[in-house]
Amino acid sequence: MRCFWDERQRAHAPQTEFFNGALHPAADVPERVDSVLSAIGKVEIPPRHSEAELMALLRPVHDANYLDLLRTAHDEWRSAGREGDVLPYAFPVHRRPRSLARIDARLGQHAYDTCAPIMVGTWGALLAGLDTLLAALDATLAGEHAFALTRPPGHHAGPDYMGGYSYLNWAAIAAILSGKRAAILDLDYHHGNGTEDIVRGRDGIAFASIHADPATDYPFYWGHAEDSGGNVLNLPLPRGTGFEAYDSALSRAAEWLGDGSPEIVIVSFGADTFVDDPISHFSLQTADYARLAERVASLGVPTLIILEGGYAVEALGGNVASFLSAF
Ligand code: SP5
Ligand code: ZN
Repeated sequence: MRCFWDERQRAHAPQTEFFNGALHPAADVPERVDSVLSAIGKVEIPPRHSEAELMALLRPVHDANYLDLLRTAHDEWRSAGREGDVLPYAFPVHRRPRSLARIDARLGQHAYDTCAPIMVGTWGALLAGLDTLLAALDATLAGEHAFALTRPPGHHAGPDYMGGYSYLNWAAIAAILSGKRAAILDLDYHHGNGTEDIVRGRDGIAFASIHADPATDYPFYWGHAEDSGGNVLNLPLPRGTGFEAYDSALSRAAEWLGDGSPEIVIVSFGADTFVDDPISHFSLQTADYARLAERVASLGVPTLIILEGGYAVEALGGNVASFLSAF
């Protein structure tokens, strides 16, 4: 197992997010990384690519106008006289095409919630995150298992939208750039709506997600069991789910993904399924992650593990290390 991390990713440090009628301290804090680093030990620093190279690599996955907004939003925000983090507040529900210049309008066109603030360091952190992902993907393509300590997370980011702490969709980028038959397994507490929107209907990529029932939990509008079909399998579980029910959903997902004979497995790993997670409601324990990971490892396919959520900061490192131990 090879692990990759780039310190420049720390520059993304959100202050606040808005939900349930109030501003809350951000859950995706850079301290999450320290917890993981101290638990997993040695990490490799990924080689750097130029911004132009990285932009070219993103083109098959993310819309050009969206990428341009991510790159320039913070400057525009400051030019508009705003302080604090960039945050949208109005959203075009029917998405009628309009070419609007106002920063708030552009933000709303490329976001579905108020949980993905942009700060001065966000774009640089995202490019560094992409370097991290690419190094881990290379290791996986060379036949090894690899862990990319991606932060911020990615699985809520769609072709042309951000949300849910996510801006670039690491799992979809890896699947598409791999050029291989790819199985994406999303184990974050929340449904991977962005990943699903990017890969649905794409030849050679299958997506299975185990997550909290969107009837009760964010992101609400995606991830229902009846949204399964074609290359997408959604397995929602009720609040309170523990190891046994989770494990049987995982065995179903792993069998379904294995049926497609993947050449690479990509795991969107979120440890917000942990019993003490502050924003989630499953009850997995640290030792459970190793047992679950064994099921994934038994597919016998080179596996790229990406970090998504997990907000019980002190426990996060141990939970990640437990999952990685099977690889
Ligand atoms: C990557 C990831 O895990 N993103 C999650 C984004 C969730 N943001 C919405 C927060 C809503 C939290 N609800 C709090 C319930 C507390 N009991
Ligand atoms: Zn999550």
